[in-house]
Amino acid sequence: MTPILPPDWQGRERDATPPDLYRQRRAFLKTAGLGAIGLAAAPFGCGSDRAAAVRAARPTGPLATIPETAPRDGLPAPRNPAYTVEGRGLTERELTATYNNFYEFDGSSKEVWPLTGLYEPFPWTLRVSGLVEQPLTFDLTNLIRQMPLEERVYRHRCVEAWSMVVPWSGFPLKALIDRCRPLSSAQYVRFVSADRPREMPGIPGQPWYEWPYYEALRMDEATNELAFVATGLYGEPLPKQNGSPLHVILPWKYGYKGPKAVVALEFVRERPNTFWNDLQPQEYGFLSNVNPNIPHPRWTQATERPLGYDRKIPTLLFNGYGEWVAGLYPDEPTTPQPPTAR
Ligand SMILES: Nc1nc2c(c(=O)[nH]1)N[C@H]1C(S)=C(S)[C@@H](COP(=O)(O)O)O[C@H]1N2
Ligand SMILES: [Mo]
Repeated sequence: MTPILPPDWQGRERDATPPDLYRQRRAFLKTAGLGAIGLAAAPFGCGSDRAAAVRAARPTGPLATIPETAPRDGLPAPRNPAYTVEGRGLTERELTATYNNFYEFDGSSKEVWPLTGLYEPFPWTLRVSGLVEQPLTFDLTNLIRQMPLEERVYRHRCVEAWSMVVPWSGFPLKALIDRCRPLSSAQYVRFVSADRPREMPGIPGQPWYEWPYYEALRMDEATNELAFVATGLYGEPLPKQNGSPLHVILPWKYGYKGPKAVVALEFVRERPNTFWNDLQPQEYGFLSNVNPNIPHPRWTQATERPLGYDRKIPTLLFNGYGEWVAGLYPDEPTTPQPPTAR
């Protein structure tokens, strides 16, 4: 079934992130060298050579992007019965693999899978720094082999008002954080995604974004039992476009709060900046809990379109996960509000 997109959620890329705006903003950025990343690191000399290399490496299909080098230990993982979704079927697997937001490959189209051919996620190192007993690095393949993998069926709600229901496999984020041994002074955990301009054509191709992608959570959010590290989808390793080799999943928040292809965790005292909040603070807040009462400045958040359907369904407060997380947010509006960023 081909998704039919109403105009309101064709939104963010085209309307909210005009390249000129970013170029202007970046002209003011004093973060030395950042603005030159795209050019300095572009390996192919010129844009058309790069595009040709990416085209030549095109995967044969949207599921041919599951890395051959990904560990398959523990897959398919046993489903955790505490996390199932009543009343909605699973989204078709092909749809989850062909309709993606992964701006490191391209932010102007959902069809990013054909651009992932040069991306080789394994081997993968996860660096841990900041307010921890001692800085660490994990080899992700070893980590996956040591973690008891489970499958969880979660709702996913993108801020653009499309949604899906999918079985992720992986391990609780808390299990990873416990291994990082953060100090009690850590109030937030910051995530940084991969910065691989040779493999990710959207990085040199869209220099107006502040690569690498960066996100952050309060510690009480990050250690909530819902917060999950997905390394698999539909019983197999994650396809590249879904965030291989690991994708943080926070089902009560808009999708962009969960970074893909994370290479670093940093434990800090002060609230860190985040990628979308820095770009559009009036549209994308730090908390970004799914909330039908708070319209996006340019569209309603009261409804959503499940991938594969051309109709809308109501969006639930905390995406239906209030039982787990409502206590974390005493100030979350529960009645309709004027448009604002949260
Ligand atoms: N590094 C990185 N992480 C990211 C994004 C991105 O562009 N880059 N997009 C986010 C958004 S907006 C969504 S909706 C989900 C999409 O995940 P999926 O492609 O597996 O559905 O990933 C999130 N994590
Ligand atoms: Mo999203």
